[in-house]
Amino acid sequence: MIAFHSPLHQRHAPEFEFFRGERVPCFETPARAELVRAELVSRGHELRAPTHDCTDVLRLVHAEPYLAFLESAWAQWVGLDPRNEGRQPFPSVWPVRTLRSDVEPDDFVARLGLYSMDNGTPLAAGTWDAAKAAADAAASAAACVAAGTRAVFCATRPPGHHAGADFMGGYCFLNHAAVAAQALRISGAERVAILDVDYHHGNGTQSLFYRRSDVLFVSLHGDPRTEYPFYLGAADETGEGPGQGFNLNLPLPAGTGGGAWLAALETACARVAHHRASALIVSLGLDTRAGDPISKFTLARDDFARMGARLARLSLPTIFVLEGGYATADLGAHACDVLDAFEQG
Ligand code: Q9C
Ligand code: ZN
Repeated sequence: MIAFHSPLHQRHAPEFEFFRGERVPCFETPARAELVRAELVSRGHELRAPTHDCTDVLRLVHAEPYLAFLESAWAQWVGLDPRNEGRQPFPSVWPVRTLRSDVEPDDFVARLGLYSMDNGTPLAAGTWDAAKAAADAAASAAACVAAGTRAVFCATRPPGHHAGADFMGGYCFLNHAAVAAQALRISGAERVAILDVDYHHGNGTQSLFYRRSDVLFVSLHGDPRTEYPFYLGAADETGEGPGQGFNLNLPLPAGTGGGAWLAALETACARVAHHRASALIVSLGLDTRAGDPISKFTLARDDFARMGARLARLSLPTIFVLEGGYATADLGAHACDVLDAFEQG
């Protein structure tokens, strides 16, 4: 399979995040994409640098003030104090209900809060470069599929599915799956489906397409009553206005194993098939594996090949986009198991 990858991902390398009240090393590391890249090469997949600039599509997915903030955020941070080069900024105040979110404050950390959903998404010097390269990969994958390629993988990071029109969150900055979907629509696909199999609900992707019937969003994820992102992902979120009926959430309890997960995948695939899309985007989170350090499903190694084989039976041109997955040593194997089973299916 063609896999888009850029070494620019390495420029996004924050050191720590907050976890259970402590500062801990980041779970979302450059090693993740490097190990996936190595496994792709060893299994004979074809690595390609991104071929397309996503800028025009990006403007349709994200709000202009957010893009302007994100692109210059590190320079703004270091501009406050040169010693900030060695410090990570974190938001500390958010415009929740009753507070105003229509004015950009002059204070940098307040602006960071305005454009963040959590304090778990650390910025680094090269965050923009890495996220932009991943979005370029998504646009490149869409061009490939529009030109007739059966399937493409975006071996990119940081992930994207928690990022919304004007906010970052959950280690995500730009929504690459949404960029791929929007790029496919522009290149003539009338209907597109996004299937999100990451452990965490793809709140950003859902919100971007919630009022649209052209892009179906279907997600399998840990029940948000107990799992991140907590405030979106329930089964009663079915779309709004023209998008009514084009959003399907299948929340599953923490502890769910391969059998129940694959049964839910069946329901998800039936909905995708019913959409009669001309292409599928899979938000391929691999944090559903037993032993993932921040997730609570218990899929086994073999379940990833089963997933790939089931997705192949949809018989759709498919773009796989890497999302989460933090059992880093096995990440390449899991990704390639899905892709290899898909290609054999
Ligand atoms: N720092 C993805 O899998 N909470 N994002 C982690 C607290 C956020 C995961 C623990 C998890 C986000 C793309
Ligand atoms: Zn996840």
